[in-house]
Amino acid sequence: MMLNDMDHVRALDDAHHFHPFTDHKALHAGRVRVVTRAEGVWLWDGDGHRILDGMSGLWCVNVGYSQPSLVAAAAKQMSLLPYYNTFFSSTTTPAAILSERLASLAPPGFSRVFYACSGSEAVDSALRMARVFWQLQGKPEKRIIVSREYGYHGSTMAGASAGGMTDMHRQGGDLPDFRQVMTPYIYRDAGAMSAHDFGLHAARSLERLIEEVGAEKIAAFIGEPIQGAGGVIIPPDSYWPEVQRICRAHDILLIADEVICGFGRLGTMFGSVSYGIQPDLMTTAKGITSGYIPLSALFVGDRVAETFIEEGGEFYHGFTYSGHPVACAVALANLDIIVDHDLPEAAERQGVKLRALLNAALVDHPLVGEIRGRGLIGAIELVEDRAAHKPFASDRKVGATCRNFAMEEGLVMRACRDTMVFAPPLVISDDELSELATRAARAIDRTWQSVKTDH
Ligand code: PXG
Repeated sequence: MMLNDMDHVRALDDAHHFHPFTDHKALHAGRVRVVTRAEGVWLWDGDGHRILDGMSGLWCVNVGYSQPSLVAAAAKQMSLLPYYNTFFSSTTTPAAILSERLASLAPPGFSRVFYACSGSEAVDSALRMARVFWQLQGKPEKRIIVSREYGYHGSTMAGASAGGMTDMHRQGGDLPDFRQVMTPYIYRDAGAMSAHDFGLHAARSLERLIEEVGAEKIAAFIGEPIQGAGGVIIPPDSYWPEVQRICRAHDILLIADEVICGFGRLGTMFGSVSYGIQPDLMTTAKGITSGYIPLSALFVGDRVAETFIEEGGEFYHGFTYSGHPVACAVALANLDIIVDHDLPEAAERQGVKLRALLNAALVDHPLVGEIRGRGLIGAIELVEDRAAHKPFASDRKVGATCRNFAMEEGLVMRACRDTMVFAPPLVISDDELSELATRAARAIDRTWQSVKTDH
């Protein structure tokens, strides 16, 4: 059997690979796509199709595929020291240098980072750290973690419990001491309220919860500056400062989950900078290595870090691969590209162009309720009734239909319910932006044709 025989690869996969986030019955009835190589913003599959990756993999390949300096950094570190751990008073040179680099890129007040391998582990670490912080302060009853509807914080037990995905809660992600409040989903929920007022109203849902359960029971509030997997929900500017005000007034730690927003996507290095907040903890992953190798970093605010240092006592937490030297070396090469090419600025500039192209192609389209975005993250709402902002019944699967048409047009877009989302690599060129918009518009047109005949 030849290695490049795609049917052979598919047969092996079908027999032995248990996929993540998958309807296994549907997967086995269908045909899996084998992605074989990538360059810049483009993917190739084993059937020879060239596909524009409008999702940067899973929101992570910020510098684009095929950057040779990341490959060279990995090879060099692998031959020098492929692994050593950071437990038991050890460190490695890449881990130490990366820590300083990250602290220098972070907003003021973050001098230290803790490493893990995934966003889920960074979130899990943040939540444990928050609870232990309060134990060290003599307030062990501060345990509840508050998050938001539509939030996504990973797939561990804690991440799923913190997330706002009810399907994940039903499947075992339902630990005690997690509570959810509303999110500022303007398009869906603001009604007659101004965006500004709606932002304050949504933030104050935290205050309403505090009245119900008591601030003395709440450890932390966690939220993504812009919600990604929940459908690119972009808060009004009034929202985050009000959340921060409430957290400070009630002595609740604020955790910004920057796993998608971090490292340039919103037009700034971190989403917290875009919204003018100073969280106590920041979780990052994905863009830290542009997905070339698994790594995540939990930025530990000085108040939290200094409490651990002053109080002492072991924090029983860490991973075999915390601060993995190869991953840290790749992160350093990746950050060089992000900084040297000012990719946050590129995200801002190209994002403006992309929204102009999408608006020109789609603003009056009968299926399109809203086009929104910030930097190079965005969404197109597909709705049944534009005037009423009314979604389709979920069993019509309009978003999934559109996603499948997009793939036929050679574009990866993701469907969150019927919200089409995109987050292309930050190195996307003008021509590639035009391709993205043209292909997205064609997919939406084809979806409209099928929706009309499907009644
Ligand atoms: N927090 C946020 C904000 C995320 O977006 C995680 C935590 C968890 O990261 P890991 O590395 O454990 O996956 C994420 C991940 C999607 C999709 O289809 C989104 C994510 C992961 C996989 C798929 O939107 N986000």
